[in-house]
Parts: sequence; structure tokens; C-alpha cells
Amino acid sequence: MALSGSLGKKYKLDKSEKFDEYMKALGVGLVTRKMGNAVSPVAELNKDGDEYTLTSTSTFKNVVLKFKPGVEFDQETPDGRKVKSVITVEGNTLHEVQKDPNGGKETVIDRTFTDDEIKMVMTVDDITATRVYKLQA
Ligand code: ACD
Repeated sequence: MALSGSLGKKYKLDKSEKFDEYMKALGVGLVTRKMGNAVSPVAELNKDGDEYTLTSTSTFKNVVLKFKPGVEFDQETPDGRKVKSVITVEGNTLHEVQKDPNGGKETVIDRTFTDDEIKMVMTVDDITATRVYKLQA
């Protein structure tokens, strides 16, 4: 299935592995990590012309990423880091490289869309976290 088949659908977090370690490596404090570990966000991808919008909503934070493939954009992460990201579209995968101009770490986030899920693989240093979102009925 092409990425376009996933547009406008809602996916809810179903499984999360090593997310706490991932956040720790990025310097996220205990209280924010607890919130991050506790919530099950809902994600949705939309596209208008050549611009994508990826929204993640949760009871803790809402995140909206608006981007054009390959074009750097500014983003504030849920823990308040101001980073610069580039997202490229590689088949059904959104490949994000996130750099922190304020001396923080670089991280890579791949989101692969299939019929019934989004698999997120997030890497920083030698830590890889995996989060699986399932299509909502
Ligand atoms: C997701 C996870 C997105 C995580 C983004 C950045 C990770 C670094 C730090 C996270 C800080 C706090 C975590 C709080 C909430 C996580 C979910 C917020 C999304 C609405 O997209 O699965």
C-alpha cells in the first residue's frame, strides 16, 4: 500500500519499548518522562499539495509537524527543546533527522506506515526505541 493510503487515518499508540531510555539519553527530566511514558497519543498524517501535516494528540501534549519533504523546519519537542528537523519520504517511511542547535543530541526518527499500523523507530546514541501505533477502528 502506498503512503497515500494512510492519510487521514487515526492510529493510537499500542506498544512502546525503550522510550524511557531514549528520553533519558536526550536529557528529558523525570517528571516529563513519566508523562511521556503514561500517555497513548493518537497520530494522524495528512497532505495538502506537497505539504504534510503530522499531528499527535495526547492528554499531556499535542504536537503538529508541518513539513515539505527535504525542507528543514523548526520544531519544539514535547519536552521543550527547540530543534531543526528534516523529514524525507522514503517509500512508506517518513525519515526524520532532528538536530539541536543548542548543543543537544541529534536523533533519527523513522515512521513506517502500513495498512494497520505505524512503526516508529527512534535512535539516539546507541539507544533505539520502538513505538507501534495501531489503526483505530
Ligand atoms: C511519539 C513520541 C514522540 C516523542 C517526541 C520526542 C521524544 C523526546 C522527548 C519526549 C518528551 C516527552 C514525551 C511526552 C509525550 C510523548 C508523546 C507526545 C506526542 C503527542 O510521537 O510517539
